Formats: sequence, C-alpha cells, structure tokens
Amino acid sequence: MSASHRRARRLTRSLLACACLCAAAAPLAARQSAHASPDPAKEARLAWFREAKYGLFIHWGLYAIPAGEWKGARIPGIGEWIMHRARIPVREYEELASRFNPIKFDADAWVQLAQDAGMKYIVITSKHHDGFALFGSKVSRYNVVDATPFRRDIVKELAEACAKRGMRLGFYYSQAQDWHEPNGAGNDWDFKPNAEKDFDQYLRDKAYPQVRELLTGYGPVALVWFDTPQLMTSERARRFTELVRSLQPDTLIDGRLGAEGDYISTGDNIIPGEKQTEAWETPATINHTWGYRKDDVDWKNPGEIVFKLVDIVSKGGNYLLNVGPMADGVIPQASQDVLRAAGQWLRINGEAVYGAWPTPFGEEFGEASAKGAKDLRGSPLFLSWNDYRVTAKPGKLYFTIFVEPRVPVELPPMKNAVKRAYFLANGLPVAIAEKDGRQSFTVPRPILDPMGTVIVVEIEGERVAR
Ligand code: FHN
Repeated sequence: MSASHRRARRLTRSLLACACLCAAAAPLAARQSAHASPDPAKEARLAWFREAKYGLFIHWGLYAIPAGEWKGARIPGIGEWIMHRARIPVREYEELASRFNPIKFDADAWVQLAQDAGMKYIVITSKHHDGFALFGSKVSRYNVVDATPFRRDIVKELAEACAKRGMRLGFYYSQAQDWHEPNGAGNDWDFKPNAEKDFDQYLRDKAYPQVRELLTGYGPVALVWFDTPQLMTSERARRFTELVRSLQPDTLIDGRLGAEGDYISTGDNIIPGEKQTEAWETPATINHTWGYRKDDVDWKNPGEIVFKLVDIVSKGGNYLLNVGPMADGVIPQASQDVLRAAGQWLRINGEAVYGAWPTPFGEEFGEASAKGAKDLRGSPLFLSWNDYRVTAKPGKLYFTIFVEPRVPVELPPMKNAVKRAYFLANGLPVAIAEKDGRQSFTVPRPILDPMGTVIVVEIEGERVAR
C-alpha cells in the first residue's frame, strides 16, 4: 500500500476520534513540565500503579434506585447526578435510604469479576456528591449502616473480600460537593449558594473526619480518588494531603484533589493523543453513565475496551473502567460479559499490558493535519490512527495489531537489530523482512485475533535506540 493510500484510509477513520484527544494532551504535557525533578517517595508509592494498568471503578449509591427516572419522568444526564439534575430536595432524596436494601450484594463476586476482567485494583464511591456514605460512618448517620434496612457496611465487606483475594482497593471520596449538607458545595436548591456557605464547617465536621475513618478502619487503602475540587483552596486541599500522608503514607492521591496529587487524572473518558512520562489515569464509562441508569444499555464492546486499554498503556497511562451496580447489588450482566471477554483477551496477551512501558516510537498515534485543519476548540487537528499500538519491556516490543494490514507492517526506524518475532498467543514465528534499510513483518490473513493480535519483536539491547 502506498503511503498516500495509507494516509487517506487512516484519515477517514480518525477524523472524529481525534479532536478531544488532542485537547486533553496539551494540559497534560504542560503540567508534566512542572514535575521535571522526580520525587523518589512518590515514585515508590506509584510502583504498583505503574505496573497495574487496569482498574475497576464502581459508582454505587442511592441513585441506583431511581436509575435515571424521578416521579415518572426521565431525567437526562449521568445517573448519579439525578438529585442535582432534578433539584430533588434533601428531605425527599434521603428517603431513598429507607429503600436501599441490596440483598444480592456479594463483595466476593465483585472482586471475582474484577479478577476475571484482568483488573488489578478497584476504586469504589465511598461517598459521592449526594453525600451518602457506603460505609458505617460515625461522623454522619447518612450512611448505609445507620440509614438503610440493609445495615451492612458495604465498604468493609468489599475491603475484606479484596484483602482475601489480593486485590488493591481505593476509595472515591467527593471532598467538596456534598448536596446533603447545608455547607457542602453544590446544593443551591435547598441551601445557600456556595459563596455564602461556611464550607470549612462542612470540611471540619464531615469531609476530613470521614476521610480519616476510611484511612483508619478499612485496611490498606491503595488510593483516594478525590473529585470535582470546587472551593478547594490550596490550604484546604493540603489538609487532605496531610491526613492521607500521615495515616497511610503509601496511599496514592489522584489528580482531582485541588492540589498536586501522585498522578494526573485526565478528563472523563479522555485519552491523550501522545505518550506522557508522568503517571496518569483515564477514568472511563463502559456505557455513558457512571451510576446505574436503566435506559443506558449502550455498552462498549470488548474490542473497544481492549483497544482503549492498549492505547492508554502505550501512552504510559492507566485505564480505570467503571461499572454501575443496580439497586439490588448486581452489576448489570451485559457489562460483566464485556469485562470478562476483554479479560479473556488479557489472559492470553497480558504480557503486552501489565508493567509494560509506553511506546518508544509514537508515530503510530497519527499525524497533524497536513492541511492545517483545526478541531472544534480551534487547536490544530490531530488525525489519530488505530492500526496498531506498541508497548515495550526490556528487549521486547509488543505490536498489538487492531486493523488487519493488507501490506507488510514496517517497523519504525531504530538502530537495534531484530533478533526474532513471534505471535504472543501461540509462539509461532513471524518473519522479518528487510528492504531499503526498513524492516517489516507480514501478518497472515485472516488476522489471528480481531480484538488485537500481539506480535512480539525481540531486539538487541534493553531499549530502543533511534
Ligand atoms: O461529577 C463526577 C461524576 O459523577 C463522576 O463521578 C466522574 C468520574 O470521573 N467524576 C465527576 C465528573 O468529572
């Protein structure tokens, strides 16, 4: 295939995908330069995270009961925002607690799902913006133990199941928005506007003590996932950081506290266009909502999940993929099926993912529009290509092929000699040809695995030299 044909083919399938990716890349790259000198303590904390690559996000709370519908009306938007979207008064919304009785909740089954999916950590909403705690808090009775007929500490059960099965567990905690509290950020339909609130009273009497509870009563906490840092001055954020560091020095802090965390959190569902050296994570939905909505059945398919995971890993990041359990405690079967199918792929091809380095190349991500086109935000348009992604380990390059190539795949230029190449799935050799100083391999058709065929290229030396 000629270079121009290849460019044209890629151009048509990537125009839509790229605008938001590029928009995300700029701030990431900019922030990266602020951390030029590596912090050894931070790097030590991050070691497991950089290895893990793939985690399960769980958004669960009272919002799973209305599931996107309030008083017979469909409330648009993400499910966990229903209280805000429908301006539901606190007194009405909190009645949901008396109906929260998820008798099918089985912490072991959830951890088993994450393991079947090939995920290495779990992050659960210990308290989302609605203010309801999924753990037995002594600080506020608005929690699963004191306010529901269920009376079981969900976070504790999950922590025990994770400890038993060797799964790391982290806690999402909405540090600023709390629509249940008069002085928490965000609820201006029951309470005063944010600017007139005594936000420090809320922090002092609920948020700081609850974070302390989470870090003292539930075993080792892999990370705290703060979110939407409204009203978070650096002083207010610093107190959260101090709490976490003093109680569990190994616990990671995400990138949405309102102060520097241990890693960068991208925007929701945003994958940057280029690789990044600082640790980062994309939180992502498996359909369109985080909290369960009964009308959102637009599940991503396993192939899309595998592509996004490998794309993210090839750029140095982690993929935190969400499920929204239903009010009875069951994770929707369709989302379980998708996760397990992607997990099956990982069982065969995980070597290309876990602990893998980002690509030593980068030209496979795509190219800037030659015609100077701009995206919706006016930034230069980047045309992303989805043919293959590259991840690496010492002396090995993993080419994960997503689009059946009609012509030999040219290896990007490098000084290293190639020792051999083979399919990761079955070890069968792949011939490397050389022409005009460029090395290439041919992928037999039909492609071995349409979800992603991994070809391992072994090279002289640990790392690619260019
Ligand atoms: O407002 C939240 C939203 O409900 C969800 O928790 C996501 C997950 O990243 N974070 C916020 C929006 O970015």
